[in-house]
Amino acid sequence: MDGRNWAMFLLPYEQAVEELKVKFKTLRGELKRREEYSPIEFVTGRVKRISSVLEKAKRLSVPMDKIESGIEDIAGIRIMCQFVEDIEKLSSLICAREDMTIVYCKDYIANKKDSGYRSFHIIVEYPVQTALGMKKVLAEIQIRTLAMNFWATIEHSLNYKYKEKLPADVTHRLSKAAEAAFLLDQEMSSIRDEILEAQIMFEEKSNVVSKV
Ligand code: 0O2
Repeated sequence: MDGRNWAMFLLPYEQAVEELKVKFKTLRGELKRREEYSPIEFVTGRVKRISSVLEKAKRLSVPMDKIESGIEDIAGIRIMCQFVEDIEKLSSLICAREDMTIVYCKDYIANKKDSGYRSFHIIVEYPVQTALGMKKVLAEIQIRTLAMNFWATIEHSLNYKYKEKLPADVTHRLSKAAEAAFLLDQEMSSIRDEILEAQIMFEEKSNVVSKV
């Protein structure tokens, strides 16, 4: 495929990412207004770069004509939560939606990766309305706590720096940091009610101040 064909290939994925980001940000706002609390802290999204798509296709032995079904995270959405408990609540909300179909889930929280990576992934099929008609694309929704995201972001950049050949001491430190992130999530969960009460009080105070 030449550059223009790749750009055309990625169009529905770009549309899916933009639409899904808006939908989950809207869900956050709605839940905050309805229930004073949203399991969504913030949402990001990206379309995989062509070079990464090709690299992954090679690594997984996916032929070029099977990329659409064989590479599931060309469209990627990442949803950050405050607490581990929010992840289950949010995944139930996603599973109940009628604007996307769940393909399958990968639970790297119950089964953390050897690297120390923890996250809950949901692969969905999402229909986009394009100028040429409806097109279903696969998207990967990664749900993780702020602590899991902190760890994964750092580990991802270190792997990029060392081209996946991390020195042993860095691997060791990362493994300890993963354990620390796990403990941080546990500690925060144990005072969840206290934190939520404080946040609601703080938001109410900010609303009063901004109305004055
Ligand atoms: P990017 O830059 O986020 O696109 P794979 O794990 O890639 O061999 P699979 O089953 O397709 O095969 O992937 P999986 O397990 O669903 O993971 C895909 C994405 O999850 C990765 O995308 C990362 O975003 C994240 N991820 C998975 N494992 C790790 C890990 O050990 N560390 C970090 N930091 N992230 C991980 P990409 O394509 O790697 O990167």
